[in-house]
Amino acid sequence: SNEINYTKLSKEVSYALRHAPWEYELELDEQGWVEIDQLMQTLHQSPEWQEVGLDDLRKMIVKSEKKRHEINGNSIRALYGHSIPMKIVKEAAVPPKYLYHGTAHKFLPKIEAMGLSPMSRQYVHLSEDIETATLVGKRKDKQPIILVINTENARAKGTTFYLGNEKVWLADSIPPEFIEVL
Ligand code: HQG
Repeated sequence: SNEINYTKLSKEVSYALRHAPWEYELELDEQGWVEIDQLMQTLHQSPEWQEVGLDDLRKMIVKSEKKRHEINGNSIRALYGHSIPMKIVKEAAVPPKYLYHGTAHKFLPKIEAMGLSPMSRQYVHLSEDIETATLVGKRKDKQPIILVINTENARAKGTTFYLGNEKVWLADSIPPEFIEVL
């Protein structure tokens, strides 16, 4: 299975696990897990993915520059990014004192007025470091702005943070008082 395009496979798996599990006859549990066998069955229906095996899913995860998916036993899940109606339950945790969010200049007035909201996803996505936030922001703006979130103050006023992966943190929303432009 050397000809497998792991980037393309990862995009399809992300689409299935984050956005459209019903198109793949998948049902996510409350933490977003699905049976690998079920995912595999649907993938195998597409000519492109007929050769995909468990080792390829593992390889897809290892080869990726971001840790988007996780395998545990017979199950696989997306670690963040979901947009499905059923809100995935994430594990609350204490983040570093500052987290970062890279975004487009044009969003700044709204964000300064209303804070960060999840928009089309279930959670606001925050980065552990400025470098990661810059890459996230570059998807929206050639010269993104970097917002700094004071998580200590936000937590003290009731904002909960959740684990995404080692670089991505999640929150339900971030009020403007805890956001500063870097
Ligand atoms: C903005 C990728 C107006 C927000 C990335 C962002 C990430 C507001 C956009 C992950 C707003 C939503 C998620 C408000 C927030 N008014 N705009 N009140 N609040 N926004 O793509 O964080 O490669 O849904 O600043 O690396 O950019 O897919 O979120 O620009 O980790 O694995 O609304 O997706 O990961 O955009 O990216 P997105 P995001 P993957």
